[in-house]
Amino acid sequence: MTHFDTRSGFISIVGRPNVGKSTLVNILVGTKVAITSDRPQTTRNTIRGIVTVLEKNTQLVLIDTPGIHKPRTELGERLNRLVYGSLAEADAALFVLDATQPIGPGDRRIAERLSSSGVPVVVAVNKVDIADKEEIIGQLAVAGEWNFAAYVPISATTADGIEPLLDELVALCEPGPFFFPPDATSDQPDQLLAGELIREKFLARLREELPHSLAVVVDEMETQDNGVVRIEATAYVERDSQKGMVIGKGGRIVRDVGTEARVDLEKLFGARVFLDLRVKVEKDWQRRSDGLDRLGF
Ligand SMILES: Nc1nc2c(ncn2[C@@H]2O[C@H](COP(=O)(O)OP(=O)(O)OP(=O)(O)O)[C@@H](O)[C@H]2O)c(=O)[nH]1
Ligand SMILES: [Mg+2]
Repeated sequence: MTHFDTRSGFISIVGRPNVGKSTLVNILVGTKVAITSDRPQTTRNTIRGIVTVLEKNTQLVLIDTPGIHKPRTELGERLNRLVYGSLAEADAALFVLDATQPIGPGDRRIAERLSSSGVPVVVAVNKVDIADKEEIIGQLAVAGEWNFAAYVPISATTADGIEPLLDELVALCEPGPFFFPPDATSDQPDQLLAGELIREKFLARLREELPHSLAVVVDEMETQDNGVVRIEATAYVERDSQKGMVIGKGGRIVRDVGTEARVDLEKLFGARVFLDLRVKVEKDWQRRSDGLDRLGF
């Protein structure tokens, strides 16, 4: 048998849309590896955020996942499958609840799935910074009936409770190797993260069904001889009528999104960035297998 001085664990982060899973991953990792927004179903793939706690010789691999919801499209079905699939590679699960939302049937269904998955589960009751004391206590009381390994009230925005939560997660790790270099923060290729950062800037500006209909693909990325990183990206929408809304009056939205994304991208790459962003229609891609395949889902 191999003997390890180090400990490690894959921890799948699950919960309903918009409860703060990605915000939590970012604060645990200490840098932005996953985009966040106040629109449900922001996350569309499983992103691994890496936390190495050197003084405890432990490496956590946090798997951020899409919010579990009632699927209405082929995309929705694929996303839910992705989440439950992530449990197969996980040593533990972190179940995130929103303290300001009563526990509903959606949460109960997730709790059942987690119970039957057999992995140890830690529950984080998030957003305590904007919840009443009664709400928090009520949630802990209801969720407490599930008998999971630990319950920690937290705020992923103020970092309240993050240390105790990290301690609980570290405690679940078993002897094992570090799967990533200690200074790694994510397994996500730069090209994917770049596309996500661009999509995030759109999400903050789009209303109604548009956030769901939007996908961003980085077609090309190269560092030029002058050191500038040149990025060609396409934002896809589902219908002709959506194209104008995403472009904005006189091109205003794409322009603002491009400007804002460039700031993040330049920070990410530590270099000047030239961003060429276009908008195209990929008819009903959310509902079509070929569209989903083409856009990389
Ligand atoms: N006040 C407050 N807001 C929070 C907290 N955590 C997350 N949020 C906000 O909640 C919204 C959703 O956060 P996300 O991290 O994108 O949520 P998610 O669970 O990853 O959502 P999906 O990817 O759609 O499943 C964002 O507007 C966050 O800023 C928190 O602790 N306190
Ligand atoms: Mg998310």
